[in-house]
Amino acid sequence: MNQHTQSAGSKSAPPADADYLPFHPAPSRPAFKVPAGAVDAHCHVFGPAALFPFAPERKYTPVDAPAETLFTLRDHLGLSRNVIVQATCHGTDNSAMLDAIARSEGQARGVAVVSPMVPDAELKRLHAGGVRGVRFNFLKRLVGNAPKDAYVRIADRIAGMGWHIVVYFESHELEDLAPFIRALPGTIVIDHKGRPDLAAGVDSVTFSRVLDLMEDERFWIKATCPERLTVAGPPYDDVVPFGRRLVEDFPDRVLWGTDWPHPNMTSHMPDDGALVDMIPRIAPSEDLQRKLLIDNPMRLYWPEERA
Ligand code: 0GY
Repeated sequence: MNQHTQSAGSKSAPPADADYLPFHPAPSRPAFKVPAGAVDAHCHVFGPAALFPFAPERKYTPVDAPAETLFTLRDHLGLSRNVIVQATCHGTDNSAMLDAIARSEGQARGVAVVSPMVPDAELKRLHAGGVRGVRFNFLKRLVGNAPKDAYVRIADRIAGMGWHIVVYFESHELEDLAPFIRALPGTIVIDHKGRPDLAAGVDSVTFSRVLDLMEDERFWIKATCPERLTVAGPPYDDVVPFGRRLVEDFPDRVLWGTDWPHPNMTSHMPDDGALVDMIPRIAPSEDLQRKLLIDNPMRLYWPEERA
């Protein structure tokens, strides 16, 4: 059961039977000063449920995490832009994300979840609203058996839109999944380092399967979620070698993000300021930091600004 540290009884408190934690109530101001223009390339908005109800088929009900709280956090951390990723709890209703993008004054873009039957007009509306990719989730605890046929049809539907596909899987599933994922067209972005098994180490077979995918230049990866992957806990020393390997081996195809508001976290809730302070540990030079935080996400999400 939960170990809630904040907001008990408030509108943002988890439901009484929730087994996850609410986001950090007062993140520290990071010691690391990110370069101007830095992008948080993986975060979410949830609700508020009164305006944007959660999907009936969801596997969890998150705390309300509205756009204004995300933008306040962005400014507090010194970041400039957000890529808002549609999470399973909102299903294929991308309204909360689109509303947040619309209110960001051009400082947010999105990754949507759509059905294979999505009308062309809706795809156009999503594009106009700032969406630049779709997410295919393979986590059994979030989607049951991944609807692979639907994913193939969606990939066909978005062909030619300049979008990419974000894939969320666990590395121990990759031996089975890799042929399917490799057969997807276009640019493919791997969520959360491919969720390696930290206990198995950076040279493990499972992480090497993730690195093998990355040898194909169509693949990108997010060096995100130390809090989700760690065995040791904060300050996430055990995750640093994984992030560093990705940043150093694939400096032009790696992204960073907060994953705020950290849905489904049960062990502890990270201090988002401390997550920013991990950046120089995985990207030790200014050149690597600029690529990770600016050049790469801008190329993927705001290519028109990098012409
Ligand atoms: C994340 C991670 C999670 C949730 C989702 O779509 C989702 O519901 O992505 C998770 O539970 O691992 O990307 O923030």
